[in-house]
This record gives sequence, C-alpha cells and structure tokens, in this order.
Amino acid sequence: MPDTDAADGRLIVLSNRLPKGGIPAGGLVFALHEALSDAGGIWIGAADPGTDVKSGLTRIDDGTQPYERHTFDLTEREHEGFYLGYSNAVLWPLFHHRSDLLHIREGDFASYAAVNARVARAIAGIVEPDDVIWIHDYHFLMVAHELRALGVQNRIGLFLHIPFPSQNEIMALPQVALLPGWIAAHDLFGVQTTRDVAAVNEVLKVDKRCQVLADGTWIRDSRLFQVRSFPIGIDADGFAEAARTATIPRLTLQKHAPLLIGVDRLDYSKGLVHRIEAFGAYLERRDPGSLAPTFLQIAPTSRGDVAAYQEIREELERAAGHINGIYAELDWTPVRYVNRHIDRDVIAGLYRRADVALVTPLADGMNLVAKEFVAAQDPEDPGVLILSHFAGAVEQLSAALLVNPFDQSSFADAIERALTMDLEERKERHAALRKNVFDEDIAWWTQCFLDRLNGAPRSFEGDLKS
Ligand code: ADQ
Repeated sequence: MPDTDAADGRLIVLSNRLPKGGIPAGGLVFALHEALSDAGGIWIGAADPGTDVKSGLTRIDDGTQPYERHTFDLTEREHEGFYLGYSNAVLWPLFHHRSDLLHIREGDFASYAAVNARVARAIAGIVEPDDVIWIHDYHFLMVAHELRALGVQNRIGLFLHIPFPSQNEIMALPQVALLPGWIAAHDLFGVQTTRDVAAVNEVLKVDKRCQVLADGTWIRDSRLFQVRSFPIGIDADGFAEAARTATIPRLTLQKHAPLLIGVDRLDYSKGLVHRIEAFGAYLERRDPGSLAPTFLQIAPTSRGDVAAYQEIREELERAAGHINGIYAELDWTPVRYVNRHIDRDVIAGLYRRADVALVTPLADGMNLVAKEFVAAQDPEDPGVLILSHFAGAVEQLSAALLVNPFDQSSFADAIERALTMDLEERKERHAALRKNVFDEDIAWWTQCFLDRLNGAPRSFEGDLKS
C-alpha cells in the first residue's frame, strides 16, 4: 500500500501573474490570497519585463501582509520567447485543440526552458524542508522537473487551468517526449475535469517508463505521482452579494426587452464569432412582433501582441458589424460589443439583469463566467445559462441548456428556448446549478487540492500491475 505523510510548512505559490497589492477582487487570485493568508507563505510571479535581469527573487511586499510576495525577472526577449512565444503561441493553441494556430519558432522553447530553470533555482534557494509548492498553469510545466534535478524533495503540485490535449494532438509538440517526465516530477498533477484526467493518462500510457497502480496512482522511475481532477469554483457568496448590491449603468434598452450577455477575454478559444453568428441566425427567424433582444458582449483585448489574437478581434468586429448592419433599427442595436475591462461589481450586476448568458467556448478548461452568472441570479426569477459542451464546467453544470457551438441552427434553437422558457423550468434548472456553484466553491477547490497534495503517497511497497 502507498504510505502518506502530511506536510506542515509554508505554502509557496507560483503563478505567472501576481496581485499588485491589497486584497484581490475575485477569481483565482482571491482564492490563492485566502489560502496563503491561512497557511502563511510566499507568492511568486513574474515582474514586468525589463533589461536588467537578476537570477534570484525580489521581495515586493512591505511585510505587513500575511504572506510574502516575490517576483522573478524576465528580459524583453524572454517575455517574447517564454510568454508570448512558447506559452501563448504553442502551448495555449495546442492545448485548446487549435494546432492550426501553432507558431513554433526557433529559440522560444529554449527561452521557456531557461525561465523555468531560473524560477526553479530561485525556489530551491528559499524552500524549507516542510514547505509545500503549488505551481499554476502551462507557463511552468518544467519547474517541478528542474526542482527535482536540484534535489528538492518537497511536495510539489501543479494545477493546469486549461484543457489537456489528446494523445494525437500532443504529437504536434516538438518536446512531446519530455512531457511525461515533466508531469511525473510532481506529487500531484491537477486538472479541471475527468475528461482531462483521461487525456493525461493517455499520454502517460505511451511512455514506457510510466506504470499505473490499481488506484490510479502513477509510478515512473520509482517516483509516485497522481493525476486528478479538481473543478475550480468561484467565491459564490461574495459574487451573489456583489450582484444583489451592484449599481449598473443604464443600458438604454427597450422596456422589458430581453438582455443576453457574454463576458470573455477576447480569445479564439471562447467561440465569440460562432456565438454572434448564432445570435444572427436566431434574429433571422425571430417573430418580428416580439420584444427586440439585445446581446451585450463584453470582451477586453488580451494578448494583443500575438497575431492570432489580432485576427480574432477583427473577425469579431466584422461579425458584430454585419449583424447590426442587417437588423439594427433607429431605437435598437442588436449586438453591443464592449472591448474593455469592466469592474467585477458592475459585471455581477449585469449578470443579474441579464435574461440569458451565452457561455459557449470552443474549448475551455472550466469557464468561471458560467458559475458567476449562476451565482448572480435571483433564485425567484432566474435567467437561463446556455453552456457549450466544450467548457469544462459542463461536467458540473449539466442542468444548463447545453449547446454545440459549431451547430448554428441548434444553437439558435437554444437561444429561442432560453428566451421563452417558463418560470418553473428556469427555477428548477437554476436550483440545480446553484447548488453546485455554492457547494463546490473556490474554498472547496483549494481545500481539495491541498488535502490531496499533502496526503499524496510517496513510497510504494507491493507488486506493480504488468
Ligand atoms: P480564463 O481563460 O481567463 O481562465 P474564465 O474562466 O472565463 O477564463 O475567467 C475569466 C474571468 O475574467 C472571469 O472571472 C470573468 O468575470 C473575468 N472577465 C472576463 N471579461 C472581463 C471584463 N471585460 N472585465 C472584467 N472581468 C472580466 C483560465 C481558463 C479557464 C478557467 C480559469 C480558472 O482558460 O477555463 O476557468 O483559468 O481556472
């Protein structure tokens, strides 16, 4: 049987982004802030890129917070190669099933490896024997492997926020042969869904050095490691409260006119063009005598330095302009597109005001917007969530109206169904969704991950399955 021993030290968190200061407003950074405040520890993230790079960490907090914040340096060239290049033009598209958008450039992997190695050396320089290390996301897939090479024996977990590709897709990664070794360097490799666990397992199965035990624990070169799913949640109570008390700007809609909402980073994985076109297909068939619906899409630019992101922005603007060109009236703009960041409280209020949310990515690790929308609704008169089969959230939120975003006509059917759904069905669906969003919230997620990491088996005595 595997034996376990629980660690009882500081928590060291590594994520690409670091909150600038104060208590973060929401989402993942809020959860990690809470976890670090409880356990005490260190949060490490990237500094703004510059020219003067030193090898260790720079402490940036003033010592008054319950945990320390440190940055590691990045050169402009590393920002280009490690961040914009390998992380966001290789791993991101590949892991979102878009190998057509892969942009493999000479030197980018070397930059990724160099940054991962430097971060590992910096962590090795500060780690104490009982510390637990929690790494976040695809920017740092090699850090644990580097830490092991430096002799670090601490518990190391990684949580991957994005989907994991299939065995066939991963073959497009030039470093595919190294991947099982990177994964195996962790005690716990956490992903969002059971679908992702199955995908990771497929990749590990083809590595001759990996073997799986009866309980699903993996073993590679006598190191034990686990691959498990931990569907990330939100601060549901906080979000519901923000939605109840928010003041939102006047929207100048027709009286009682339905509002549909989409809130996404402007990313090709989010299915924004498919969504607008499906809304257009719905408008085409809509009864002209019915109240004129407005679709509000909030989508701030993200990763604007990567070519594929410039293209998706142009496509989205073209699609929105096209639908408005066909259907707009003097007193009605069917698609309202807002290309900027909006305060979380205002977003919460807009969700509550909305009748329908369109959360229809083509690929997404989880999608927190689906959960935020559910938390923000009035349970006595809730709106309807339209959710893509390709969002990780679908494993928990199956009471939503589920759509295939590639199938325009059934997508338009779902919009029609959502806009005409009676109160009883809306309440029934919402109650099921709400239970999940509140029970499996962000505190639950953090606890599940850290409990599993602290209890992960480290040594094995027994027979391996052949
Ligand atoms: P993201 O791809 O960033 O995260 P998502 O889960 O949708 O995606 O979270 C986006 C967050 O940003 C939400 O909290 C949303 O409210 C906020 N947001 C979006 N547009 C905004 C705007 N205009 N103004 C203000 N806030 C805005 C990655 C993965 C996801 C996974 C998360 C967490 O890609 O699949 O759910 O990590 O693990």
